[in-house]
Amino acid sequence: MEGNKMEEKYIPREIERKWQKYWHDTKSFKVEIDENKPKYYVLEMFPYPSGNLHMGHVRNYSIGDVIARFKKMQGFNVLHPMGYDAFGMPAENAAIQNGIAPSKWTYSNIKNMIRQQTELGLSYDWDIDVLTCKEDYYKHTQKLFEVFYKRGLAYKKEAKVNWCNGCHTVLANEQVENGKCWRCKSIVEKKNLSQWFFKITDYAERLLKDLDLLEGWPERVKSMQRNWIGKSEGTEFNFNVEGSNDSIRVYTTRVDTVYGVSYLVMAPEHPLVKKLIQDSDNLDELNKFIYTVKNINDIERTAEDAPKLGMFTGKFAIHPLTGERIPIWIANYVLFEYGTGAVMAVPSSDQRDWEFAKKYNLPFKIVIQNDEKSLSLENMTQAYVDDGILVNSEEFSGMNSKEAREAITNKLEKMNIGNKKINYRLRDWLISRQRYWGCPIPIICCKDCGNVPVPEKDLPVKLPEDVDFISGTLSPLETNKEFLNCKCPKCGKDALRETDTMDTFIDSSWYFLRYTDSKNENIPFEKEKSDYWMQVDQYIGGIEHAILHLLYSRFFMKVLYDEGLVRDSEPFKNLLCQGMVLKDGGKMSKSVGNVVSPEEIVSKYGADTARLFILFAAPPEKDLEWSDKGVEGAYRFLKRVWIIVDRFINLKTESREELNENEKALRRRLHRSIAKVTSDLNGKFSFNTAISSIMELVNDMYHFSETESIVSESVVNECLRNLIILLAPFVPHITEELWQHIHQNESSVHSALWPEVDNSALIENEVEMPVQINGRLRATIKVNINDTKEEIIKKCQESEDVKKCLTDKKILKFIVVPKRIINIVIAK
Ligand code: ANZ
Ligand code: ZN
Repeated sequence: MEGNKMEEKYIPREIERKWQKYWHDTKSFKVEIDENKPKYYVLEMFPYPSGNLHMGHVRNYSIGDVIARFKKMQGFNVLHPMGYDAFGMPAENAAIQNGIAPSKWTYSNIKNMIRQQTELGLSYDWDIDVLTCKEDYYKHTQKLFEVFYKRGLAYKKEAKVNWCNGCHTVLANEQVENGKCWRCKSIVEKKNLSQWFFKITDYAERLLKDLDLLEGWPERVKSMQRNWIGKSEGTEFNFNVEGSNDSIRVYTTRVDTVYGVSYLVMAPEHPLVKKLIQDSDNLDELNKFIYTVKNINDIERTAEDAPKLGMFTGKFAIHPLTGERIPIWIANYVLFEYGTGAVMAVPSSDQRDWEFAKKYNLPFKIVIQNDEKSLSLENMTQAYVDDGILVNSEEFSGMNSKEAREAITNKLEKMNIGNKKINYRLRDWLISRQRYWGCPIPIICCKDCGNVPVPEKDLPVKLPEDVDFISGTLSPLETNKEFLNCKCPKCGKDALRETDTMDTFIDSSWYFLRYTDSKNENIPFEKEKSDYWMQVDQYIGGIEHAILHLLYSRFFMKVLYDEGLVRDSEPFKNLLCQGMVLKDGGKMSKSVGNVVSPEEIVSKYGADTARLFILFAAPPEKDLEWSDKGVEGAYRFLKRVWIIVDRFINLKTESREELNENEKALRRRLHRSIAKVTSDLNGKFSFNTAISSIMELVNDMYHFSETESIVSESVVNECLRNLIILLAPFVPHITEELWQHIHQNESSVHSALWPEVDNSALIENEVEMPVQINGRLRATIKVNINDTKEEIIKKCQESEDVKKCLTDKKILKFIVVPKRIINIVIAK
């Protein structure tokens, strides 16, 4: 081969800049709809523009980039976009602290992140730009809000909501983690406020059921969503309050335990409580108790180890099946917002009730027997919570729990006081935020007409960019007269704009659709375009979004599906949740001070090394331990690749048909690597084993270059070409450079076609077989893989090593296990 003179040394900085500029100038990764090609949509979760990439981003994007480049080389039309989740609190906090306008802060951060992403050599189509804070995006977010509104899925109501004092705004339930704000970790308080909600509960069943369709999602994520939705099947029925017309409706999943009810418990917020206690002697104390409990958040109230607190109301209910008098209590462990806000308590079958009843000396009665080990109040140390056989339960005694639940529910139904009931733990999504830097909710509040959506022709409701942050607590929208004052679209009278903005999780619930048609000025996206590109074939992101973003996006997609705007009802076909990047066993974080900055690594070793290390160090779903040694190793490997390509170019070659054994062996190694890398990248993304296999190939190429003097030109070319192609998705710059050396006029390696495995090259003709004589290893012989038993025996007898051992011996038997071993039995 005519070798193009290569630089002797691998200098990443020079070649990386050069190729980044080339890809940028030639728009190498621009895509358009092409009906003649199969499409592939690969997407990494878009970042919040904090200003700098961290290693988690680098990992996320490197994974996506390998997939995108690989799929492109396989002939797919690949959509691989990047955007910015650009509304949100940090911009506003920066504005309050440093007096920089949130938009300015945000755009300059985005600019820096685009530079960093470019320096990683990521293959995005940069013509697609989606910044959620730009008017050309948020005007469509507002349109979609109105779609929800018209479908009755957006409503405003007074509710007890999660209030974060740190962020000075409300939070959705999904954004409260262990009683703390997901963002700033302040303790979340409960406040009564009038807020906007999206009715995600209408979709609870579909969100649950369709999880079964998501075969390409990690089981872990699906089970987190299942638990969050929390479907529960049970029975609802009434207890009448003694001496009044009121009744208390309870929800239970264990109606089979109904004969064991020892007391009723109501949430302190239950509307009937006030009436029940109004003439109590103990009113002050009861009110004080109610006040205290209301101010504890739900998580603490229901925590398993939280002390059970309660008070007797002084009133009794009548058991609908036995007529017994049942005391009515209020307690912290019953939530108002779940079920009916009232519970029938069965201390022998429910642990919370057990603890409560022990504490307040309430009666116990066993109604469910364990058929393996007979239970009695004397031998029980805790509630028996499993199903069993009913006892002490009138005509239902002797039934098993399951049958009894059916039968008792039927009876309550016949008595007209109860029915089957399904409950979900999922609550509606609280979407309004009392913050400035977000998408304005397009609603006008009129004294006479109430909440009126802004007519479509008047959209967008522009977010004023020139605002004052005075107090740091009030949203500047609340003090901005120009924004605030408007006319009611219905009656024309003076009205006020809604000053709440939307949760930024709304912005990110549809951005993947916008990528399919990002320049559309009139509508969020054209259906034809989203139909071509959707679903996202491979989505990649962190596990921290297992519920939040991934549940919200699924909900959005279903609503848009019902509206006829999209063809699919699930957005993400396959999901890969990457592991964390650790340093010294802990998560890399500023507060710990163990952060390795991507920019530093890239400037020292180059982007290819950074990518290779990250992809090689661990399988993508596993946590990855940062290692300086590992980075060095990746760098050394790339230098070896550089050198071996140079050596191969300079090998003395001749053109001939017949290959010798060494050449055949090298081809075998090459095609094994092609097969391995291809299967490792197809669907399972086992990057580390794919890279290992390429490393073996490089080793064999070194060996080969040292042993042979004049070699087959075709083998050399084939190895060079395919080594570079196999490496291209992982390390795009060095491979592009090397490609130019071996193919001076051929276009980018990233548009080359992925190689096919030559199965005939894989066939190994010669195998070594150990020879045992009377059970002891005496020799190994080379045989041809297609040799018959007779031929193998013949070769065995001809082997000098074997001959030595057989002189003067009587051979009794040859046992040949093809490809494995030869046993010779001789007379002693
Ligand atoms: C009687 C009973 C007996 C119960 C028994 C359980 C075991 P899931 O599966 O989560 O839906 N419960 C109902 N509403 C409640 C509320 N608002 N706050 C706290 N607890 C509530 O759980 C349903 C069970 O949780 C219900 O079944 C009820 O207790 C309780 F051996 O009723 B059970
Ligand atoms: Zn009006």
